[in-house]
Amino acid sequence: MPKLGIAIVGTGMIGAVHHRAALLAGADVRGVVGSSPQRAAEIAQKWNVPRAYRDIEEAVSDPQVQVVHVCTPNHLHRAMAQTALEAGKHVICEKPLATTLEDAQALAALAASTGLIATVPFVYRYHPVVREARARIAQGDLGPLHLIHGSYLQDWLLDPVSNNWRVDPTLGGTSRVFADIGSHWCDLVEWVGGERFVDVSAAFATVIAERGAVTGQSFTSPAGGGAMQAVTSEDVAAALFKTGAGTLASLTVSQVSAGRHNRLWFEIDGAKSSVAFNQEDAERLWIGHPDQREETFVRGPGAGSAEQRRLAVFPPGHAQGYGTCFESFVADTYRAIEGERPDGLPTFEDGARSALIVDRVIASARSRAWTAIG
Ligand code: SOE
Repeated sequence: MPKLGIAIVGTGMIGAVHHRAALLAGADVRGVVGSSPQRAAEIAQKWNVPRAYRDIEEAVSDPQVQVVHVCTPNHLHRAMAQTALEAGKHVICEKPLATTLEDAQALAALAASTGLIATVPFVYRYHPVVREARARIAQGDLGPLHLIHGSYLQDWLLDPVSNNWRVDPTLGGTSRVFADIGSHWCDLVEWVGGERFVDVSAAFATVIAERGAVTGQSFTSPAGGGAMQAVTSEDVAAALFKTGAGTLASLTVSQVSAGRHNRLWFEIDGAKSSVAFNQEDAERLWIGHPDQREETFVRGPGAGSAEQRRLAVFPPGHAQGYGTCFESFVADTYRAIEGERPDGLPTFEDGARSALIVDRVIASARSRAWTAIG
């Protein structure tokens, strides 16, 4: 099979993660598009790729490019992904798929009409023990679900000096913390638990009223400083969901919780047993049983469900993590392009589903009322 030619649009922290995953999946990285031609040239040299494209149009007119990775700030996702799809390119577009529900739905419809592969990196699906939890729930090990609960907590915006494009609704979208990380939790829990949310009651709070005006480059270096200016996007959010089967789910999200970095945590409690997963300790799945029995399933290729074993690249005890999830996701996207149907590949349809949940969460927070989700 000849190597897939790819172009990466966006050269920040997440662009570099895509670049690494693409190389490991055997792609031929043809070139990059940056926020300016100078930035593209600088990164093309750093990554040792042949082309620094002037813009997305130049990238999609390169016949050697079959796949475009969209890694820009959120407000550009719609235009970039649409240009790539209309040029007949497969697309991996960062989440959130778009900053409005209408744009996300339009992209999903366009992708479906072209038949091209179009995926969204809800990469926490690729933790092997997450697949183990999903398999156990699907085969009835937990029994009917009683309760879903959890949180996604970060602290990179705790310091009021910290700022980032995600804080500005014109670049990041109306919702910040919920769309940025609550979206991951909702995707994961719906996919693992097999039940979809149908109603939500949510509340948002901006606890840091003003931030330094200078925008940090990425979430690994958010402190820019400068004069203080008012913040209009939320730092924390709480949401109560009800699934179609009537199960209650509660979620707390924050980017200002000291000492929490990427603590995505969920627990799903069923009639027979419970499972819990912590993204910061992703080698283990906790399984709780009645009668004082607890179990820990450890990631590895030697036991567990077929998908857990498939994604367990290293022996148990040699930790995998976020990077390996990303690599597995990108490799599965490329497999789909080659005609395979990998299990659990998050597509633009999942991106549009996520945009719907975010839209309804915002509506509920504004109206202070229970709100139906589609
Ligand atoms: C920043 O909050 C961020 O990089 C998100 O945008 C990612 O989706 C999440 O995985 C980690 O945090």
